[in-house]
Order: sequence, then C-alpha cells, then structure tokens
Amino acid sequence: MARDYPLVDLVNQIFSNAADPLQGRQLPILYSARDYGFYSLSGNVGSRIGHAVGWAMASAYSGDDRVAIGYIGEGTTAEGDFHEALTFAAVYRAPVILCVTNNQWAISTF
Ligand SMILES: Cc1ncc(C[n+]2csc(CCOP(=O)(O)OP(=O)(O)O)c2C)c(N)n1
Ligand SMILES: [Mg+2]
Repeated sequence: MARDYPLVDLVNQIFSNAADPLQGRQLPILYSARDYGFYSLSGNVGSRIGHAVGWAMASAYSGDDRVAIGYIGEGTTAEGDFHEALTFAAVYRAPVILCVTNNQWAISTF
C-alpha cells in the first residue's frame, strides 16, 4: 500500500480469484509484486530473510545504491535461517535492514 500497489489486486490475491496476479500459485496474503520491488513472502518462516541479504549483496555487487529490507517475528529468530542471514549480512556488509517485530508470541506460545 505504501508503494501504491493497487488494493483491488491485493484483495484479488487474498481471494485467489480469476484476477489474482499470482494466478492462485501462492497462499492468501503471501504477496509478491516484482514490478513494485516486493519479493515474495513464504509460509516457511524465516526462509526469505537470507534471500533479503542475498538480494542486498547482489545489489551492492552490481554497483547500485538500493537497500533490501526483510521482516520476521521474534519467534522466527530461533530458526537457523535467521542466524545464517545475520552472518552473511555482517561478513559481507550487505546493504540490508533486518526487521524483527517482537509481539511476544509465536502462534500460541508466549
Ligand atoms: C519453518 C517453519 N516452522 C514452523 C512454522 C509454523 N509457524 C507458523 S507461524 C509460527 C510462529 C511465528 O512467530 P513469530 O516469528 O514471532 O511471528 P508472529 O506471528 O508473532 O508475527 C510458526 C512456528 C512455519 N510456518 N515455518
Ligand atoms: Mg511473534
């Protein structure tokens, strides 16, 4: 929404209807919008956080000034993917922001 993605397209993806931009290939709310620089979400928590770092590394390697941002919850910091992403981001000084939202819950576990 912040990047002016059309709300109708967004809702069509949620309903996986005939006008779904992803043509039913992804679960509801797991958006992807290449034209808006929005990389796909994943149902497997944390699996995209390393991709954000890799995207940032590739961006720096190709000489542009773009920055990647990846979002996860605090429960997902228990995943190995998170620690691998931190290691690569630190070692390669990737232009990436890794945002962890701490809501004190991972499904039903406080
Ligand atoms: C790899 C993987 N393991 C387990 C799950 C099941 N799962 C779905 S949401 C969730 C908890 C996520 O908690 P948190 O990262 O804190 O995110 P929040 O929903 O609180 O924003 C888990 C364990 C999953 N989707 N993927
Ligand atoms: Mg949480």
